[in-house]
Amino acid sequence: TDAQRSLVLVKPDGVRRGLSGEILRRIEAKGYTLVAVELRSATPELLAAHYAEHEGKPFYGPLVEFMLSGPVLAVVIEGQRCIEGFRSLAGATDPTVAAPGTIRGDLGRDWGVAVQQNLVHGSDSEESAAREIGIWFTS
Ligand code: DAT
Ligand code: MG
Repeated sequence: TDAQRSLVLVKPDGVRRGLSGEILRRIEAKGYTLVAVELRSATPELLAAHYAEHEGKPFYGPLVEFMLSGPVLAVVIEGQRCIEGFRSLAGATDPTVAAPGTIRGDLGRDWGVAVQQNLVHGSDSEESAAREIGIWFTS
C-alpha cells in the first residue's frame, strides 16, 4: 500500500500562539491518523540531528535558536501518501507566499517575524521521515 508515516512538528510559534489544536484538527480532517503526539522541549543535540541537512546555511543558527525558544509539539502521522500530503497542507516554506487554505498561508505571520517562524515542520521524503521519527521518538 501507499501507507506512510511522517514526522510533523508544531514549532514554538505555533504552540505559543495556541494553534496546536487547529493544526492537529487539519491533519485529522484530512484523514490522517495521529500515531504519537508529545509536547517536547528540544535540545541543541536533537536539533543538530534533525536539521543536519541545513548545517552551514546562513539561516541555520537563527533556526536552531528559534526552535529552542519554547516547547515543540512532536507528532507522528500516518496515512496514504501523508508525507507529500502534509507538505501540501502546510504550504510553501515562506508564509508570505504560502497559498491561502494552507496552514502557513492561513495562519503564518509574515509581518515582523523571520521565515523560520512558519508554524510547522513536515518530513520531505520516506528517508527523512524514518530518520526524523527515530530522532524525536526513540524507542
Ligand atoms: P521546509 O520547512 O518547508 O521543509 P526547509 O527544509 O528548506 O523548509 O528549511 C527548514 C526551515 O528553515 C524552514 O521551515 C524555515 C527555515 N528556512 C528555510 N529557508 C530559509 C531562509 N531562506 N531564511 C530563513 N529561514 C529559512
Ligand atoms: Mg524541510
